[in-house]
Parts: sequence; structure tokens; C-alpha cells
Amino acid sequence: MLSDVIAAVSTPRGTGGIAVIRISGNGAVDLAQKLFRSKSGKDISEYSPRFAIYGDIYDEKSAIDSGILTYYLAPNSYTGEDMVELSCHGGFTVTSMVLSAVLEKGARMAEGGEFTRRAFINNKIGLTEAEAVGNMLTAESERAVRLSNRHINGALREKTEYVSSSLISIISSVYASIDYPEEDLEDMQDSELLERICRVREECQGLINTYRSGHAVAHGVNTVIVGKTNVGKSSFFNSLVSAKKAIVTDIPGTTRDVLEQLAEIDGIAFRLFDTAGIRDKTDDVIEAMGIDIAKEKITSPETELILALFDISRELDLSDEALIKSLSEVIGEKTVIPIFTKCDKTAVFDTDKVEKTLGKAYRISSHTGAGIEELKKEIVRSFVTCDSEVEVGAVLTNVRQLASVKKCIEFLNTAEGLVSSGMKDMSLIELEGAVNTVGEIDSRTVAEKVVNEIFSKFCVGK
Ligand SMILES: Nc1nc2c(ncn2[C@@H]2O[C@H](COP(=O)(O)OP(=O)(O)OP(=O)(O)O)[C@@H](O)[C@H]2O)c(=O)[nH]1
Ligand SMILES: [Mg+2]
Repeated sequence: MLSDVIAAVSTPRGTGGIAVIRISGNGAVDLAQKLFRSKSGKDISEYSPRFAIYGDIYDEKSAIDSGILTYYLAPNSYTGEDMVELSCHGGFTVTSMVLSAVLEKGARMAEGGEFTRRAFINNKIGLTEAEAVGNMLTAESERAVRLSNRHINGALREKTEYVSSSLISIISSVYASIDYPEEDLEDMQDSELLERICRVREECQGLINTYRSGHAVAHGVNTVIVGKTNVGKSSFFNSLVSAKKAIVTDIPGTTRDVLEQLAEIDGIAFRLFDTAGIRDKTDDVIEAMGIDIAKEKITSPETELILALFDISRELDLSDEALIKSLSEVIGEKTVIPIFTKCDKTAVFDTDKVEKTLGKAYRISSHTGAGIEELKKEIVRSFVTCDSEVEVGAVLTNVRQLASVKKCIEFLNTAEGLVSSGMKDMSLIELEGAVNTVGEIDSRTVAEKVVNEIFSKFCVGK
């Protein structure tokens, strides 16, 4: 049942300055009244909603803590229901005791994401806004926070509403032209109709173009550093994370496991993986396992960016050639940036072999720092092509949204074909399909399964 009273600790478990216990549903305020007494002696109902009330929190035995109560009345709350927020001291035990007191008075423990789910069901937010809330909670970079904030405030919803209303206006024009052909209205001409369909398609294509940057900014980029042994992977990894996280030695096969570190480059989170150097032969069982993992990382669907290192101070050998070959097989689906390392030393490497297959390489020296800043810019540029769109516009951040916009374009293409072949009335079905598909991006008409999937990623208390 939806309006039953739910409660949860909304702040992280542990020791902190304060903790917030949230209560939402029909009767949330009455319930809070049973365990909270204001210091002023006044009843909670004598205060206005959203007013911070100082008082004591009680369980069955005695006062547990003093804190602040704020209540909200439906529909003016996060969930759209009556809500109470109780702030108490942030100790693990005191917080648990306050929550238990709330549950004792009849509230049910909230499930993960249930507060936001209620906000969605009560029309307080759309699906893209709910997804943005999730992204805000897991944001690992500054740009991710700013993007999530824009989407929480409806940037993507507004964009999809604009596309929907353009389509609805087209549909009504088509209906009018079929129902009243004798009127011969200007906007009923096929050429005008085709132009309008084309404009909506351009809007959709524009949205699709934002996906790569949007996804990278919102979710970070899984980045693997690969290369043969001793090429300088760990040294480069350390310089990207600005710390000595990986062991560096001149012994080939130093790194045997995969090391993971987060590096924020120009406000984007790159999850960097340093791997074992790839070579044909090793007697070390552990290193051999590390090499297998490094190879798997290259083809893994999770890997989005591969930084492929080649040592400019050594001759190109079989290990380099094998690497070039395996990278050439994934280059269409992943971003591969070839890099020549140790450029402070004399170059003897056959650079053409790499650049012909993998494209222009960047030259760096982890020892002198040469080329690293320029390379970082290239790494960011390869994901965020247009700064302004991720800074201010509506962007697609996940596959679900992308799939809907792509499907909408398919409907529009078919509609266009039908209009061009004189079957305007048939195009209506396609245009309506397009409206429904765009509507799915933000609406309540999507399958329960999809909604469950979105909210399952949330923590309890959100
Ligand atoms: N001159 C010079 N030497 C470097 C540079 N980068 C790394 N080295 C040296 O190259 C050797 C290997 O460096 P690592 O960073 O451990 O190389 P790696 O690719 O991680 O090696 P494995 O983990 O064994 O595969 C060390 O002696 C480093 O000091 C560089 O830019 N210039
Ligand atoms: Mg290493």
C-alpha cells in the first residue's frame, strides 16, 4: 500500500554530527507527535509546516535525545505526502534508537529508494529526475554533480516535453487535414509536414549526440592502461592520480594484479586500472594470471577507454605487435589512445606501425612530466566534445534514455517515408508511436520492471 507510513535513517550509518530520520505517508505527523515533545511545550500542530521545532525525542522508556523536527504537509514535500524529518545526534546507537521508536509507533521500514519512488508516483518528479537523484548520490566528479543537479531540476524532462509537444502539434495538423481536406490549410501541405518531422528528428539526433559526453560525465569512464612490461604503465598511472599508488621498478613484470584508482580530470571521473605488462612468456604463475586479466580488460564490455602505452626507447617487438593487433579489434567499440612513453630518452621505436593502425599517438614522459597535461586534455576531449552542452543543456546519461530517442527516430523515419509516398493517414500510427516513445523517457507509462530497476539502485532513506 502506498500511503502507509514509512521511515528510514536518511544519513549514512556511523558516527556524525547529526543524523536525519525521515518519515513519510498518511499520518506521519500524528505519529511524530507521539514521540516528540517541543521544548516550548506547544503541540507540533501549533507550528507552521517547514518550521524547525526544537524538542525531545522519546521512546517507551524515557527521552532518548533532543533534536529538531520539521514537518511538511502533502503535497508540499519531497514525496508529495505528509512528511517529518527528525534530526538527532549522529551516533550509531542513538540514531538506531530513534528509528526504533518511530517504528514502534507504527511506521514501516522504508525500502531502498522508496521515498523517491513515492515522489515519482505522486507526480513530484519524472523518471529522468529520479535517475538524476540516483546519479547525484553516486556522483564522483564535479561535473557529475552539476549535471545531476540540472537534471533533478527538470532539464531533460523539459526537453522531452518540448519534443512531445512538437509531435502532438504535427499529429493534430495531420488529423485536421484528413478531417477537413476542403479547408486546404497551409500547414497541412505534405512538404510542410515533412519539414516539421525533419525538425523533430534533428532535435532527437541532437540529444543522441549528447549521450557520449552525458554518460561519461554522469557515470565516469572505465579506463585501462595497457602495454608490454616495463613500458611505464605504473609510472603513468601514478602521475595521473598524482600519488605513488603503484610500485615502479625496472624489473619487467612488477605489476601482477590490477590496481584501481579514481582520477578526476577536468571535472570528469576516470576509473583507472593499471595492469600487468603483456608479454608472451613468463615463468611466474601469478604474473601469467595478471596478463590474462589485462587481456580480458581490453575486450571487457565495461572498458570504455584504453590508454595503450609503447616505449619509444626500445625497438618495437612481438609483444607490441600482439597488442596493436588486439587493440585494432576493439577500436570501433572503445576509445583507444596510443601513447609513446619515455620521450625523454632517445627514440628508436617504429612509431608508424602504431599510428597507422591506432591513430595519432601522444608523447609523454612520466619522469619529466612532458606531454602529460596535453594528453589529459585529449583524454577529456575524446569524451566531452562540446563543453557547453554538458554544462548547460539537457543530455542523455543512460542507455534507457538513448534507446527511447533512437526508437523515436525510427518511427519518424517510417512516418517520413509514408508521407513521401502519399500515405499521410498511415503516418499517424508512426507519429503516435514516436510520441509514446519520447513519453517513456520521463513518464509513468513505462513498464513496472523498468521503474523497479531504476529505484533498486537507491539506498534506504532516499
Ligand atoms: N626515462 C624514463 N624512464 C621511465 C619513464 N617512465 C617509467 N620509466 C622507468 O621504466 C621502468 C618501468 O616503469 P614502470 O612504471 O614500473 O613500468 P610498467 O609498465 O608498470 O612495468 P610492469 O609493471 O613491469 O609491466 C622504471 O624503471 C621506471 O622508472 C619515463 O618517462 N622516462
Ligand atoms: Mg607496472
